[in-house]
Parts: sequence; C-alpha cells; structure tokens
Amino acid sequence: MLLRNVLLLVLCALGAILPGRADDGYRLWLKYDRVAEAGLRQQYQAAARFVASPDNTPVLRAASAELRQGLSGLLGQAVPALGAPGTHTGGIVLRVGTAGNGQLRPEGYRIFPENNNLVISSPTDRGVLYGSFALLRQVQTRQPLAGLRLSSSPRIDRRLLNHWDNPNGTVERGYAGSSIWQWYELPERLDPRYTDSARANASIGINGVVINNVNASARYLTPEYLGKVAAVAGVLRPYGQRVYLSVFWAAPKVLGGLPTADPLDPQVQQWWATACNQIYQQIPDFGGFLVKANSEGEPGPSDYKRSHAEGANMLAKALGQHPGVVMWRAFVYQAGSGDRFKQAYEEFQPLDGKFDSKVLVQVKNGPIDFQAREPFHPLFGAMPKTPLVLEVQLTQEYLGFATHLVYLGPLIKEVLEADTHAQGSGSTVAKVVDGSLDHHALSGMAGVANIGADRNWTGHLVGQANWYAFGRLAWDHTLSPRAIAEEWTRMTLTTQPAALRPLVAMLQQSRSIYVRYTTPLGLHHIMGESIHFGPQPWLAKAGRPDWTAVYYHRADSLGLGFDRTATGSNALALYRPEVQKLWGNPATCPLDYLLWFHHVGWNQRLSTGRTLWNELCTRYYTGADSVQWLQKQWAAARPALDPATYADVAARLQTQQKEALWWRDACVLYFQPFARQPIPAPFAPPARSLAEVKELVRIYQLK
Ligand code: GCV
Repeated sequence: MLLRNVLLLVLCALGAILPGRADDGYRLWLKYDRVAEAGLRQQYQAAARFVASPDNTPVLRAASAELRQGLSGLLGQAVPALGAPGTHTGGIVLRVGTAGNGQLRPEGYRIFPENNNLVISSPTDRGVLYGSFALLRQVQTRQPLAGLRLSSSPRIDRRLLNHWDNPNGTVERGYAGSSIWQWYELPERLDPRYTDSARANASIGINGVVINNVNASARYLTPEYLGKVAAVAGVLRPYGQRVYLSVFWAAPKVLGGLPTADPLDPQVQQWWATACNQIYQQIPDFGGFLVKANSEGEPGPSDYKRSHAEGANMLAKALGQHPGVVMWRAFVYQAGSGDRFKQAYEEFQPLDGKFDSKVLVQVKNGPIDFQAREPFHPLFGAMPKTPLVLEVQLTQEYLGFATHLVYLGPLIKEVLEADTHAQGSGSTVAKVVDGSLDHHALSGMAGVANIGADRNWTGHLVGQANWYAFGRLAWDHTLSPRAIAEEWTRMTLTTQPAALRPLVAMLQQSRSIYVRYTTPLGLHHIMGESIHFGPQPWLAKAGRPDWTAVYYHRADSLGLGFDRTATGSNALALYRPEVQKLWGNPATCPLDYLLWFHHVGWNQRLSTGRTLWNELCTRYYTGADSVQWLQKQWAAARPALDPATYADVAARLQTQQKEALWWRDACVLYFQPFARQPIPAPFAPPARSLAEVKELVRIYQLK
C-alpha cells in the first residue's frame, strides 16, 4: 500500500511538471488535472487526505475509486482508502443510511462536515456515488470544500440516455462516428469506453441507458444478444445505470415464427412474457422497454387495428412482476391526415387514462421533430393521467451536425419552462414531466445520445456540453443553463476567469445564433431532404408531403408561414386558452414562434418596427455574421486553451461560418421572388445565385 501511494505521488508530481500533452478530449469533463492555484490546492489537500468507505457494494467501490482517482489528480497527492475514518480527520467519509436523510429521495445525497471530515451520505449507495461526483465537481470548479454543506435529490426518476445505435455499429443520425458498442466483440471483450461512458453518465446523474436504436432490430431479444446486453449491463451497474432495450414490435413473428404480432393474440402475449423472463434471468435489474411503433414504417399494434394503449399494456403485462417499465413513443404521424403538428396529439390524447400503470408515454419536446426551436408539444399538460417522458435530442440532426457549435442548455430549458397552463399559470412542462403536477410516481427524461466512437466522443468538442447539460437538467431542471455552461467549461476547458467569460457567452448565445441563420422567426423544417443537412427551402417533392419544406413555410406572393389558427389548420386549439391567446394573435405572438402559427404578409410590420421581409433578412444576415462573433470569443480564450483543442474547434467554426452563409444565401434568395423586394440596406445581396447554392445542396445529397 505504502509503495503504491509513493508511486502515485511521484506520478502526480510528474504530471504537474511535465509539459501538457495534447488534449484529445477523451477524458470529457472528468479531467482531474492538478489544481494550479497553490493556495486553493493546499486547502483541498487539507480537506481530502483520505476516502473512508465501507466498500461493501460495487457502487460504493466505484464511488470511492472515482474519488481517490479524481482527488489524487486534482490535489497532486496520494489519497489513500480507509475502511472507516476511525480517529483520522481531514478526509472524505462515505456513508449509506437513512439517518438524517429523511428529506432526500433514494438517489439524493447530502454532504456535510462531521468530526473534521466531510461526510457524503445517502439512503442508497447510488446517492453516495452522485454525491461523490458532486464533491469532485466542487474541486474541479474551484469551490471551497471546508465546511461544505450540500443537499440534492433528483427531481426526475428515470434520467435516460437513448442511444440510436444499430447492431452493425452504425448510429442513426450519429455525427460522432460509429457506435461505442462493439457487438461482435461482446460479451468476451469489454471495451474500456463502456466504463468511461458509465462514469461520465454517473457524474451527471444519468441512471439508465437505452442501448439500441428505436428503429429496432429483433437481434437484441435473442439469447445470443441478451448475453451481450447482460455483459454491458454488468459494466454499467456499478455506476448506478440500468440497461433498457428498444424493441422491434414484430419480434414474435421474426424470432418466434408466429403468424402475427397482434397484442391481443394469446400466443403473442405468451411470447413476450417468455422473452421478459429470459431477459430478467440474465439482467435482474433490467430497466424496461422503449417502443417506436407505427411510426416511419416501423410495425406496431395499429397493423392489427389495435391502439397504442393496447400495445403498450400488453408489454406491461408481459413484464408482470418484473420491475421494468414500458416507454411508448408518441412520435407518430400518418401521411395525408392533416397538419403533422396535430397528429400525435390526436392519436394519443384520447388514450389518456387507458395505459397500464407501468407505461410512460415518451414525447419529443416539440410537435414536429427536434427543430432548432419548436413550441412545446401540445401533449404536455393534456394527458394528466399518464406519466410523460420528455425526449430531447442531443445529437444535432437538425442543428448542423458536428460542425456547428450549438449549446443546447437553453433549448432544453426553454421547453422545461414552457407554461402549459394545464392547471393554471405555472403548470410548466417541467412539472408535468417530473410528475409533481399530476402526482405521478413514475417520471422520466430522455436525451438522444450524441456520443460515438470518436476519440472525443461527440465529434464537436462542445457537443460534450450537451451531454453534460442534459444530465444536469434531468437531475435538476431548476438549474440555469448558464450555470451549467460555466460548470462544464471550468471542468473541461479552463478555470481562468478571463477565458471563462467569452467561452460561457459563446455557449449561451450559440443556439439563438443558429436559429437566426437557419430558421428565424419560427420557420421550421426547411433543411436538406433526408440527410437533414444544409438548407433546402425549395424542397417541394419528397416521399410524403410532410417531408417537404414547402409544406411548412407556405411561402406565396402574400406572405410566409403556416397558419395554424382557426383560419388554418387550427393546431393552436390543442393548447390551453392562455397559450392560444398568447400565440394566436400575430401582433402578440412572440417573434420566435410567429411563423409556426401565422401566415404573415411580407409587408406586415413586426414589433421590431421592420416589415416581415426586412426582419427576415436582418436575422439571416446578422445571424450569419454572428458566427464571426463566436469565432472571436473562441480566439479570446485561446491563451487558456489546450492548443489541439483550440485548433480543432477553430477549424469547425470556420466550417460553421461557411455553412451559415450558405443557409443565409439559400433562404434569402429563395424567398425573395415571393417577397418581390430587394435585400434591404445595409445588407449586400448574396454574391452567388440561387442556382449555385442549390447545386451545393445537390452535391451533398449525391450518393
Ligand atoms: C430514429 C426523425 C429522424 C429519424 C428518427 C426519428 C425518430 O424522423 O429523422 O432518424 O429515427 O426522428 O425519432 O424516431
């Protein structure tokens, strides 16, 4: 033990004096580099001389190992493990128990001083794990440890990362390389990335992982693959995470050889019950199922004229006494049945009250599909008898892939704070989702993962901040995106105040900048066909009308935007009267949502004093120019940044700048003939023609 501690000390000391190697981003925000500020470091050293833990569960062992690894790196001193503090002082004590923890939820934690030690206490070992990461965060963000008192409980129970990963190693819409799961190597080889992803998830409170795409393969339900899934579950378990599976609805046909997958067929029911038993034999803490049914070509209960509730309830029954749940996605829309905005609502709202108590309905943040800005989904607040999981997308399908710097904290917060008015003012989406509004015991929030096999996990380094922000907000939706951005920046990039300012400002503004140069004023779904990359507002023919752009922007000689008031599709009627009142009048509708709900005349004067056409151009031009502002913020932080990291993001910002201009030119040139007006001063008309930008789009869509 002594020799090990001495070696550790030497290594830490070497780490402190050797010139830094290029940072490849692999360590994420769990960097644990030595605290450079000597005074502060000494204070930490005095408060964290050891970690005392009973180490009697795998989770506690993971917590104490993480603390010792983190603290020894940060403090530049060996941090030995003790079974119990005894008479030792100046250390960290891990404790599981109910004493004094009455106010905490099972996964909550308290940190408090006792006998000159800092105690991390929770009713469960998982809570101690979260508290351990909270303590590390204190040091990483340079907050004091002495006398530290913290108390925190998750507001949402199931905080889940949804991987859209396929068995062949590809990722649906994955912009950070291929899947992290190496199915062909499992269960024998356990890639170290599994452990590191679990550490990262645990550090932000994520407690479950749906490991495969919602466009699911039946493979995972075979004994062969269940063995592999069980091996992954074994790696994730000590980090407090359960494994969940997306299921392929027609599995009883594909795997079981049954003639049907009708949920009311007894053989089908038996098949699922057997499948559940097999799963739980291998994975006793299996979390449950996620289902995409009768959506975008996936099979489902409607194939047999059964409702989504009948399908979901059959699966819930099949789970029987097992502890898992069913998360049934509401992302459905049928070709040719009116405004796509309304379809999920029309199909699911009447089913409220018809779902089994083990079923949660998973709803995307907005009614269309992860656009850069959407009004909140009208199902929030409209299904009080059903727990709703909020699904947000971290992978940047519609947000410029991994070349655009877009921090999603503000987007996620925007939907959480949206007021449904379901039970009067203050009935926010957050309160619907955390179960407090309608008193649900089950609650959940899901983030579609943006991680892959890229060395830095997310492709764009700032994509890491989106993974981070999701976890932090799922744990506590009252946190501010700005505070989260600062935390992430301090832990990942630098703690130097002069650099923090521009970096945090850059993160905070990035999403509104992206909206301005792609879909200002509530424009939506005008991106490139199928790949969802780049602009294509002229797209008029696709597999179905609601995959085109013209379906959504409705530009004509009179104006622009989708009339969703009573004179149009009347989708607004799905919201409570207070919301209708706010959004229903073009004069009072916030400009961010204007074209979501109104067809506005080109010469209509907006609250900014400009006409619609002028405002549209102003936003496209200033939005594209703002990418230069992002570049300036990044450059201002350069002295504090790792050179390799700096260069990587700087290059991506150049691409972003190029693509912002592409968006700007495509959109103003395409809409101009409808508006029949010049580009307003002081902006110069694009130097290229619409045909030239269209050609760019064509190139990107070539096979
Ligand atoms: C997993 C959008 C995406 C699809 C995705 C789907 C979904 O349509 O383009 O790639 O499929 O949403 O959320 O199910």
